Amino acid sequence: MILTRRALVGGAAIGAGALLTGCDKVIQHPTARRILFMGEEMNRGLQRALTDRAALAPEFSPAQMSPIFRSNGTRDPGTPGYTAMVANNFADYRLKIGGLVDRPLSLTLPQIRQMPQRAQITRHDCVEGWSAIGKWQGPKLGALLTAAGLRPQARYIVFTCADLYRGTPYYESIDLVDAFHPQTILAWALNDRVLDVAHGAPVRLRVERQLGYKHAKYVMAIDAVASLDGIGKGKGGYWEDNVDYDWYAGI
Ligand SMILES: Nc1nc2c(c(=O)[nH]1)N[C@H]1C(S)=C(S)[C@@H](COP(=O)(O)O)O[C@H]1N2
Ligand SMILES: [Mo]
Repeated sequence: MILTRRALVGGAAIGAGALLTGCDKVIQHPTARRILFMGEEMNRGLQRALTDRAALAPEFSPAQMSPIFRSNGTRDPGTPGYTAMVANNFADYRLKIGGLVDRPLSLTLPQIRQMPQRAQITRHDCVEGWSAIGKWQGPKLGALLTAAGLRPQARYIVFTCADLYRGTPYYESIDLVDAFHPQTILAWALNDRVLDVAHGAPVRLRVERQLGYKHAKYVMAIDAVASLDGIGKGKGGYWEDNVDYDWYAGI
């Protein structure tokens, strides 16, 4: 299911304050609920789907954390540009947030670490048949998007990564429900340590209601777009383009 921000917040009826708190809150907002779920638009299936998508992924206790968190896919981008950033301890790294936003951002790692943080112990599920429980920490993606000022035309958030996987640039995309989900963060720490190269340093996406391949590592740029056409092969991600995995990989 594809939802626009306009559909979610019901146009101008809800002020920016409601959006600031994330879409889970928007869905709970009385006015939003009325617009979404009453009158001609009443649709129990839609209501159920939205409520379900706002639900939290299970969180675990420190005792349940996996002794070893595997890495998968690219374990080191190895490009000259990335290798130079590693050598400099990512002092030159800038996370670019752009596309359909009013205020494009270029953030240093210290800035990312100084934002309000969320930490969560969650289970990562890879389609290749393994899972691992780890603790992730970073700012909420929704807070960054709010700071950048999403334009109403924005429907997807695209993550451009530093690596080529089998020679092709890795990228991923999610919709605004996942982007503003409270557990969707840009993690720079895993298990209380600074994220290492194997797990996506300096910053990787955690989108906890989705399968592993959606969790883009080595995030260099985040763009708000109206359509996925013209990005990669147009299906919204490396695996979607090249191996026919589903774009929506909700769990
Ligand atoms: N940039 C990038 N992100 C990526 C991948 C990749 O190869 N490159 N692999 C994906 C897959 S299939 C999985 S299961 C997870 C693995 O994350 P981990 O290495 O931290 O375990 O990252 C995902 N994100
Ligand atoms: Mo995976």
